[in-house]
Amino acid sequence: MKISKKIVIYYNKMFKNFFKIILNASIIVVIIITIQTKSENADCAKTTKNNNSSNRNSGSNNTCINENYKELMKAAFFINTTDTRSQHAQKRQNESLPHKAGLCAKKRDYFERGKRSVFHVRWNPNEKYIVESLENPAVNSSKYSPHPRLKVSKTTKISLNPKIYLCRDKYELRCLNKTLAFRERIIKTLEKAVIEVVNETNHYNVDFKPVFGSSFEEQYYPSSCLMMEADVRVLRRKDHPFNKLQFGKLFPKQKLFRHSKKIKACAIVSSAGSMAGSKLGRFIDTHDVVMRFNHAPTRGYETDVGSKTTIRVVNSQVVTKTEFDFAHAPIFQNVTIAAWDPGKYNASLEDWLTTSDYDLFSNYEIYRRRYPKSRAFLVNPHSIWRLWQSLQTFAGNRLIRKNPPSSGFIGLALLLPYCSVVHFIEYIPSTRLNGRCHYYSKEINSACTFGSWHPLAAEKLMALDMNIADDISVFQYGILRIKRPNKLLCGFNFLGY
Ligand code: NCC
Repeated sequence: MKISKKIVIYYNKMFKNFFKIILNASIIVVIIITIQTKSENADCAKTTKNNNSSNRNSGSNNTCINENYKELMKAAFFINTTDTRSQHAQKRQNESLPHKAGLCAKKRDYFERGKRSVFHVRWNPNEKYIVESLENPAVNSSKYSPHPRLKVSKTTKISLNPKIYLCRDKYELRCLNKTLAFRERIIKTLEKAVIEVVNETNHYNVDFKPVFGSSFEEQYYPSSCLMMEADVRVLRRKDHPFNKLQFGKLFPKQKLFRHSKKIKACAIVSSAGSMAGSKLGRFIDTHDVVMRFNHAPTRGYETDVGSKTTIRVVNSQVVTKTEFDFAHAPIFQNVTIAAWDPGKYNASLEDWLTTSDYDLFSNYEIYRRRYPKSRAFLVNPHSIWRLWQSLQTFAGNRLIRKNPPSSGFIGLALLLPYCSVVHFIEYIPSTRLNGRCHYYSKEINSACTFGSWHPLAAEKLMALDMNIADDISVFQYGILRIKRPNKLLCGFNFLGY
């Protein structure tokens, strides 16, 4: 009896202690949570205060944000909504919203879903794939000289003075209005350039007849899905007919990118003249992959275009013409190369080897034999024309030029499947628009920006349709933000067909 009584007392004590421990633990947890929440709120409030004061500063001097990269980063975590942007700007000036990175941004994101500034991308100094180019610029003309008024294309009559739309402070109503006005001008100009295409030659024998769908699914099918459907890719050894040809053995065994699963954010740097003066170099270099085009240099232009190059998309002129010295020039070494030539629209891959626009194959062979470990690929020409079809489908009943897309658009389609987000820099003209063709040359030619041979204007409208960044990011900073679409999103829409 005594023993059983003792056992009961012992278990009673144990039970009481157990409850005490549980009670204490939960009190401690509650205290920790309360302290954390308070410190987060304090951080948020602090950041808001800082941001508010930085806004006031930038209000007095609109160009100062662009002067300093740190100032650019201050613009981080600001989220804009699409339609009622000016109302939101006013509202935000009255409210003190938390602007802190991470948690605060997430909180705001939850309440205000919509287009946002691209500068929420984290600074990531632990780059793993940095491959720096060692090239020299063709012409050292880093001084950026905006043209007050410029004709936008050979035939388009509109002339535009981008300077009057320049501003940086997204909290200033005037700035938002200027940006919206500039956006309207650019879109109108691009649209005008798209319909300028009449009675042009059909050099590539394009015979695609787009079907204009009227169903909801067809009308609202996401343009990013259209781009993914084109399945732009490089040729591999196993691809027919190269699996049977000696030439196919030249193709690298490796995949296009090393550690492709680790790639998150990618940057595509257009060669546009308005890259000059952008001061986006450091922002560009934070990306996991940086794509450039043809012989566009970085050395001497690092402040504006960055110094990191992962991949170069080069057209067949650049591979072939002696002036570019593709097989030997340092600019084409230690980077992944994706060389392209469209061939004829319906040509087989065998035919392409003999009927390409330029004989890129000879120099490609020299290059590959010289650098057998290089990652130099040829883009599948069929996939380039599939991309053209996607573009025509996007353009609907406006017939686009029957010429291949530009390297920029091919590059975007090639990269998008690998990156959860792509920042395309200065593809859509920003208020830095200066009429110059390239940032590395002095040539004045607005046709480089609005197109005279490639279906460039249609490309840009499609890219703008894919953009998820706010207007200030696109039209003031010159940065498009394009998200890789969810397979499910694209797949669901297939059901509508
Ligand atoms: O000029 P380019 O293009 O090398 O530019 C690369 C990509 O940047 C975007 N771009 C460029 C200039 C500009 N003002 N706005 C822009 O948006 C475009 O997306 C462009 O694709 C090419 O696409 O390969 C192209 O190449 C040049 C030229 O062959 C190379 O630069 C080598 O000299 C073509 N120019 C000529 O043939 C005269 C150009 O049409 C297309």
